[in-house]
Amino acid sequence: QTAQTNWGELIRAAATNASLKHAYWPEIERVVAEQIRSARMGLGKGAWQLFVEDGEMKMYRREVEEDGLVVDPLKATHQVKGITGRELCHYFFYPEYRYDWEGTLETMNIVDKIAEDTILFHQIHKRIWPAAQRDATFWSHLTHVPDEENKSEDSPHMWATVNNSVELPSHPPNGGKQVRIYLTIILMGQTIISPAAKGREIKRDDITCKITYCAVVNPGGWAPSSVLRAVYKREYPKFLKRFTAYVLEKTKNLPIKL
Ligand code: 18C
Repeated sequence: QTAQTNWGELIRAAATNASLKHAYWPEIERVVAEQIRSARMGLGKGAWQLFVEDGEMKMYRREVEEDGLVVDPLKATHQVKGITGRELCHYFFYPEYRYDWEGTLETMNIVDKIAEDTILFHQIHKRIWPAAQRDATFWSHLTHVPDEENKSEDSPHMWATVNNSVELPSHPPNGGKQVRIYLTIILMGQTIISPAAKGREIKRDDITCKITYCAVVNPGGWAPSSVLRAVYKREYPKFLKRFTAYVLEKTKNLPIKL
C-alpha cells in the first residue's frame, strides 16, 4: 500500500449497502480514507513529541491552539499480544460494550443505526471542574481493508473504526447545559501472525495486534489549557490500557477472529 493507494475504493468495497446509500456516505468515505492515510504515516520529522511511554505503548502529541483553544493532535501506537485488529475494532465500535470500557462517559445514546457498520451517537461526558460539561454528536464507521503487500490466503486484514463529529438537527450544539466538543478519532488494528504458527492451528500466543490511535478533540469552548493538557495526558493512556485489557479479557476464551 503506497501513497497512491485508493483508500476510498477499498473502504467502499468493505461497506454495507445501507451505508453506501446514506446521505453521509461521501463524507464518511472521505474522512475514513484521510484518517487511515494519516494513521499509517510515520511520525515524520520533528513535529511529534513523545509524552507518554509505557511498555509498548507510546503517545505523541503536537501542541496546537485554535482561537485560543488547545486542540493538540494525538498519535499513539501500541502492540498487544493475543488479540486481532478485528476484535479490537469490534469492541470499540459496538455500543453494547461502551459503558464497560469508556471511563469518560456519562451517557451514550444511539441516535440512529444507519447500518451494521455505521452508527450515529450522542454522548455526554463527565464534567471536569472548573470547566463546563461536554457533549458530542458523531458518526462511527467500522471498516476493514485487505493487506495489499501480503495477498496470501491467510493475509492479515487491517481493521479501523473512525468517529467523526456531525451536526444533528435533533441535538443542536450547546442546546442543553453542555458545551459541544468536536472530535475526529481513528482506532486502527493490524494483526501480525508469528511465522512459527505456519502449517498449524493459530493460537492466541501467535498473534499480535499493532494498534494506532489518533485523536483530535476540539474542546468547543473555554477550558484552561493547563488543566486540559493534564486531563488528556492522564485520560488517553488510561483509555488505551483499559480498553486493550478489556478486549484481551473478553476474547481470551473465544475462537480467534482474524
Ligand atoms: O476514543 C475514545 N472514545 C470514543 C467512544 O466514546 C469516542 C469519544 C471520544 C471523546 C472523548 C472526549 C471526551 C472529553 C470529555 C471530558 C473528559 C472527561 C474525563 C473524565 C475523567 C473522570 O471517540 C476514547 C477517548 C479517551 C479519552 C480522551 C480524553 C481526551 C480529552 C480531551 C479534552 C476534551 C475537552 C475537555 C473539557 C475540559 C477539561 C478542562
